Amino acid sequence: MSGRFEAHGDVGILWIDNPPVNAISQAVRVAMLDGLKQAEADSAIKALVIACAGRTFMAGADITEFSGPPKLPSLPEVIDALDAFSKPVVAAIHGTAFGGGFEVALACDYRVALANAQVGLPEVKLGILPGAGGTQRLPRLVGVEAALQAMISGEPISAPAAQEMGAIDKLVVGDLTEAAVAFAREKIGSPRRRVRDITLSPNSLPAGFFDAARQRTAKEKRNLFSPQRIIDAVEAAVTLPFAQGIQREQDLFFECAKSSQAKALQHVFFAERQVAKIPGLPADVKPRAIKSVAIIGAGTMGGGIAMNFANAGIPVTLLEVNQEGLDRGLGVIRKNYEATAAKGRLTSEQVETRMGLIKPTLSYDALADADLIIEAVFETLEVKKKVFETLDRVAKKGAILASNTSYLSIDTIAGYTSRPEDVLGMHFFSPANVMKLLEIVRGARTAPDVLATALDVAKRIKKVGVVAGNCHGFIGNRMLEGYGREGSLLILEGATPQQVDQALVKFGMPMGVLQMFDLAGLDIGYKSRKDREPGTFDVKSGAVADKLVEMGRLGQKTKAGFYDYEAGQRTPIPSDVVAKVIEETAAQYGIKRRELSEQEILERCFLAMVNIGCEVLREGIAYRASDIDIVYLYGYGFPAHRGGPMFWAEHELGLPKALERIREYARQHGPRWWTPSPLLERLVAEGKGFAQAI
Ligand code: T1G
Repeated sequence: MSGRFEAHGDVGILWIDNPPVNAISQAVRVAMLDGLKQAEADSAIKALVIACAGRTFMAGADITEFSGPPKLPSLPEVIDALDAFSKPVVAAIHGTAFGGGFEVALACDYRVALANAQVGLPEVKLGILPGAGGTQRLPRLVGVEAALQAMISGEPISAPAAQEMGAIDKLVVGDLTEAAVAFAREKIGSPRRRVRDITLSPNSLPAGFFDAARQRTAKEKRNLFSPQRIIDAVEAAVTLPFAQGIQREQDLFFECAKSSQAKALQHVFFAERQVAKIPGLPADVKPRAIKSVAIIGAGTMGGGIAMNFANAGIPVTLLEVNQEGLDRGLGVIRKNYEATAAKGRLTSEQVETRMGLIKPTLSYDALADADLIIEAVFETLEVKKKVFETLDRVAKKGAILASNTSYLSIDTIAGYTSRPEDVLGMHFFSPANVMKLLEIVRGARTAPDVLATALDVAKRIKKVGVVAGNCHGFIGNRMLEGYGREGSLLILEGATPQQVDQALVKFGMPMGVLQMFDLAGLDIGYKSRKDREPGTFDVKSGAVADKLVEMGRLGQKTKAGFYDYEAGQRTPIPSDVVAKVIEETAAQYGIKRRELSEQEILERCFLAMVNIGCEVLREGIAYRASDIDIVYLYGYGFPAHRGGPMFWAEHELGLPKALERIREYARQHGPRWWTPSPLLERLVAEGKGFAQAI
């Protein structure tokens, strides 16, 4: 079933029915053409409504079709048929009319929508652009500036806002179908009101409008290809007759569709939906009910974690060891909320409501009824042991006990309790109330429903939950070690910190690796190196950072680290002091400094990361390579238009080339850190990709 036609007296309804989101598959497109033919031929039908069954109007073209050859009829063909239809047509919108779904609605004469519906053209998030007339019709309906903003952001627009803009003709509360049929009946006999017939004049825009839009977009959407093509398409809507504008849109659409960015962004679309699918998790496993949460530790992480639950309307108890720590923590939370309110994104009432959901306490007894308890205390097993032994005594039966540890063993921590099946890791990323990634670390004995509950909680607090196995650093931080090690070695071998960081930022990272160390604090790495077993890391790579820490240069928080910083500023300023420390350290290790290319910087940093990623995959720490990509997009700002580190290695570099370069670096720097992962060697030998890894 993809669509059916039914008559309601003199108004016909063309029903689309393709669960779960009425994606416009080939079968839907055929059904639409058939329905239009039937409605055209039936003289008793004087007007037509296009409506969708299920939870939403058409949510767009069927993205699963993008990877194969185009299937006819195309959506533009369907929309041409809609344009040629001789009777008034009304779109009845509910749920999310996105992409091609909204383009179908734009090709109707009128659009009626439930007040809680949304419309939008999110194609830019898939590296493409609206390819079924959206770039030509939306500007005609809502104006060029509003249309550009909608298509370049790709964000949903509420039905009331869309009505304000002129894209929706009537908001409906109650029975949408009834209202749409009645609306259509009123239009019987009136001429078609085709959006394509609205004229756009270039004179209505300020001189240089599109070039200014290009410059602005180049800054806001750095490195991205399709936003610029959207501007080209809208410019065509203003300067060309409709038919030529449509042709221009088609050409630009196919230019985007074949780009590496489109393939990467479409990979991300499916990857971020795959992470919630846990292999081997029985389908009947139900998450436990989480009605109240407790956080242990009101520091930066604990406070940020508590905010996530308050934001979701979930009461949260916040435990600290003393009143001063509690007051400080609550003060930071309030300051964060007030900063958001100052930007107009929260009302003062909402701030008070959220603060009201956070109950401070100094006593573990207050945690006795919590369904989920997350500790965010010092990163030492000694402290974790005390906390979990206490929780084992205090927490109610069936409570889930989670650690926010970023690298300590979940199995060791679970062993401090008599209920290891209720223990797992919930690793938030700083700032915890902002970063979307949540690494859910399954212990050897974590119960399936506990895992399912953590994934459900992630969704409720708007995080992207990725399940990781238990190892030092789990997925993200374990791979980050290779990235950080190589970044630190490159400055010993001859690159300046700014050269390394600029190459990484040009690639698309939000900041360079050394600037990232300065932001996190060099003392974290310093402490970790002191705690680690000798031989488990490359001492040389930490030598400069250790010296900087001993000089009191801890990073941004001391206005000096690998870089200098002006007070209150985050702009990294190259430091002569650091340059000298680097040179001295290189001499100390007998390293002859040399020129390094941008290519070597990128390969050394990212292939070290990917090689470890292959081990993370081979050991089953990550279920899929695409899960690793999601960890890096949402936890470390890896550019989505490159798909993630594993996608980049497989599709931009190619696994054979990646292996060849890793082998070369093993020859140059020794096998200790550059031995190729056996998984990578097997995949290359078998001519396979990561999807066939396990
Ligand atoms: N095509 C195919 N499958 C889709 C799909 C789509 N457009 N949208 C969602 N799915 C699948 C999804 O993979 C998941 O599958 C299931 O539906 C539920 O999705 C010509 C070319 C509509 C807001 O970009 O934003 O139109 O994992 O988990 O959280 O110009 O889905 O269950 O197997 O996301 O309730 C433009 C993309 C396409 C909209 C619902 N449209 N979708 O969110 O459910 S390009 C989009 C969404 C286009 C035209 C161009 C969301 C949603 P599975 P879900 P949800």
